[in-house]
Order: sequence, then C-alpha cells, then structure tokens
Amino acid sequence: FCSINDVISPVVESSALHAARADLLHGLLQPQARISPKYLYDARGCELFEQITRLPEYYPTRTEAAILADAGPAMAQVLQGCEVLIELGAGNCEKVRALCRSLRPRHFVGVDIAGDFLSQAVCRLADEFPGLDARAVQADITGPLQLPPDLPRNGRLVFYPGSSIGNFDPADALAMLRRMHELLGPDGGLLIGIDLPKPLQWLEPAYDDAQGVTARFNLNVLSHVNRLLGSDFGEDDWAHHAFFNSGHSRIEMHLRARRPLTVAWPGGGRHFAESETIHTENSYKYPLSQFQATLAEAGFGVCQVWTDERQWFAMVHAHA
Ligand code: AVI
Repeated sequence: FCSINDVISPVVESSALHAARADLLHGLLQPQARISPKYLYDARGCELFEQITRLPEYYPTRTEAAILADAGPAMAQVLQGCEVLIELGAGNCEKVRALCRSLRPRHFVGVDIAGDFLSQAVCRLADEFPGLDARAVQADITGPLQLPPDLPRNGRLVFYPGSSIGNFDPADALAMLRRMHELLGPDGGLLIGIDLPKPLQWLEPAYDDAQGVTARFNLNVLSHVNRLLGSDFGEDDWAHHAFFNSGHSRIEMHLRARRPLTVAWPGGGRHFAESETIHTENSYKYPLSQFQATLAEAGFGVCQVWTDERQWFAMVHAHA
C-alpha cells in the first residue's frame, strides 16, 4: 500500500521556514555569496532537473541507468536478502524501479525534501509493485533522518543514486555517509552512484547545455529564494555560469550579476557589483580510490564496484 497520508515531516513548517531564512541570509551575506543547492529543488526546480536528466549533454543519468541495467543480475546476486530498500533523494522514484524488479523488497521508503512530488511518485511505485509497503518520508537528507519506527532494521539497503553525494563538500559528504551507516543494521549495505573525473569537453557542457535548461534550473533558485525570504531578486539580472574547478575536482555553478544591483529583503539587503557571483552548487567528481577511502572512514567495509565502458560513472556497493 502507499501511505500518502503518512508523510513524516521532521519539523513544524514555521520553524522550518525560520531555519531556511536564517540559512539563506547567512549564505547571502558571506563575502562570496552562496545559496545552498537544496533550494534549487522547489516544484519548478524538480521539473527542470527532470528535463536536465534527459538532455543529450547530461551523461550521468543515462550512464548510471545503463550500469544498473547491465549489471542488474550481478547486483541482484550480491544484494540478495535485502528486504528494506531506502532511497535517499528519491525524487520521481524512477531509478529504484529496476532494483524493485530484481530484488523484490518487502518495504520501500523514499526520502526527499520535495514532499508532494515524492508522495505521488511513491504512489505510482506502490501501484506497480502490489504488496510492496511503500512509504514517503519528507525530510532534508542533509540532517538527521527519522525513518518510520516500525521499519525492520534487518536487511536494509540504502540506495543513493545519481551522484548526489557529489553535491556536498567532502566533510559534509563524510558526515552524510556516517549518518547513512547509522541507519543500517550489521547486515545492511549501501548502493551509491558516483560521477568520476573525465575530460572537460564532456564535463562542462553537461552543466551548460545548448538548450539552456540548466541555466533555467540555476536561475529558478532566485524565485524560490524570493518566496522564502521576501527578497526581490530578478532573474533577468543574473546569468548562469558553470565551470570545472580542477583544484577541487568539481563543477561549480554560479549566478553572475549582469550589472551592478542591489537586492532587498525585509530588514536588509545586499549590493552586488557587476560580474559578482552567487555560488549555487558544487558537483564533485571523485576519483574512485578517493571515494572508497571516504567510505572506509565512514565505517563501511569491502566494496564492489560496477562501472561503464568509459569509466565515467560508478555504482559502489559497501557493507555496513
Ligand atoms: C543532483 N545532482 C547530482 C546534479 C549534479 O549533476 O550535480 C544536479 C545538477 N546540477 C546541474 N545539473 C545537474
């Protein structure tokens, strides 16, 4: 069944809004202004991200899907015994379908910050897999996670696809992996997707596509911020800017002021010089050995890795 009414919100809405405002103000007032990438995902942002995943330049989604399809039988062998599938950042629950088909888990918990979008996706999954106990948990996965208390602890597999771990700075990624480890019993595991380093000619267009969908995705964060903060950012005043920072092995997304401008919000504001930027996202491209070392630091054991022919993307399985 699908427990659409069972969406768990960890905080009452008003305190969540208060925390979001404080977080946004803190970021906007730094010398290098920043907006956390989690604000990219309002309803419109989720739609735009779905469009990104279908762009010819955006290789991660289809490369990962191909690995999941090709290595499906081998993965099913390694992951057998998994009865409880927990997907973090589940979104439209598209990627977990293949695993549900091969593993036939009894329980599925999708966790995502976008509650309505998630609930609908979980309902569709429940329709497709009769007998699956499918639940939606609305939560910010960057914080402590409360799973339904009656969820069995044995046989858990945390599924974190899409290389979303790459959107966290290394220290935060380590902290997240540690929290994932805490969700698992001794027989649990993690199946995680990571995007590997590759030549610039493929990397940069994936974050600056010809149709301008990624630009719209990046600019849309300003409308979301306006709604949360009561600010007066104008999308036309800003330009999308994405580049690979090789020193940090990450794509950086910024919004660059097209002219000198002042943005106001209740109780304050900030002046931006022409070309000054707001940093909106990092997307780290981890060498495999470095990521495996991070997993070990987070408490995970022996890993199995599946990758594509070009070694652009990897699915890593780690034991608790
Ligand atoms: C969700 N995340 C893994 C995407 C990425 O590739 O870092 C977000 C994204 N940003 C721009 N395009 C896609």
